[in-house]
Amino acid sequence: MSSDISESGTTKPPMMKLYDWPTGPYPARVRIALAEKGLRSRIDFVTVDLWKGEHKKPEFLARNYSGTLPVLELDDGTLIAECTAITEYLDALDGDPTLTGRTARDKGVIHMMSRRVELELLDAVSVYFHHATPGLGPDVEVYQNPEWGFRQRDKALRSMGYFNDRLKDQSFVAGEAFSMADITLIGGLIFADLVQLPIPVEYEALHAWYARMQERPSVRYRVTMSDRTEAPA
Ligand code: GTS
Repeated sequence: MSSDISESGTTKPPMMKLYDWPTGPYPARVRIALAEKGLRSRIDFVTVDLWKGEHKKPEFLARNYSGTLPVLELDDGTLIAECTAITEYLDALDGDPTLTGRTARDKGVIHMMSRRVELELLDAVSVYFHHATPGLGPDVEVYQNPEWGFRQRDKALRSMGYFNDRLKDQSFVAGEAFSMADITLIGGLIFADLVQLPIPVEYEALHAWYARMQERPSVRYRVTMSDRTEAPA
């Protein structure tokens, strides 16, 4: 793999491509991780138009069998799909894994909590969107099961109560440090907001945590970070 040397003499990781959709909840997870790791300048963003179904076309399926965004392409052509896998790769690049855990214990807890957010909230909201709403439109949503979608909506709303309870006792989703698990929950709440599933008002701890998350530049500038004019990394 090629690399280049910055003015300070430290080795920069090579350029990578990120196939994504700027406002998408899953791509947001990788965008936030990139900003948290200071890697934004190493990325060429390639927009794949979900509304046109470009992610289901053979050309894209050759990059990701699952037909989902985001996908990271390394300079040697290696393709990494799945937000968790991409985040783990990015976090390991500098040998200082601040998002996925430094100790065995922290790695285990962060992975568990991130997966729990996916299973209980983010993926459930996604199923609701694709099955019980018009989703991406009839050309893309070739099979819909509204009953399954509404069940997943209810599951997602229930899980907000669980995450609210966790956040009464600890500052972040996986303990006392910001991590990939927080990023996953941010993605879940972005998606919930897009499909009009607001956090119930009584979940005060979840609201307070989310307000704190919005103050992070990585979260606030996630959509515009692919514009070359965007300032904060
Ligand atoms: N498990 C995958 C991951 O973690 O990367 C899920 C990725 C995913 O569902 N991505 C969405 C997608 O491709 C992108 S977005 O909706 O958040 O913008 N959805 C399109 C589809 O047809 O499922």
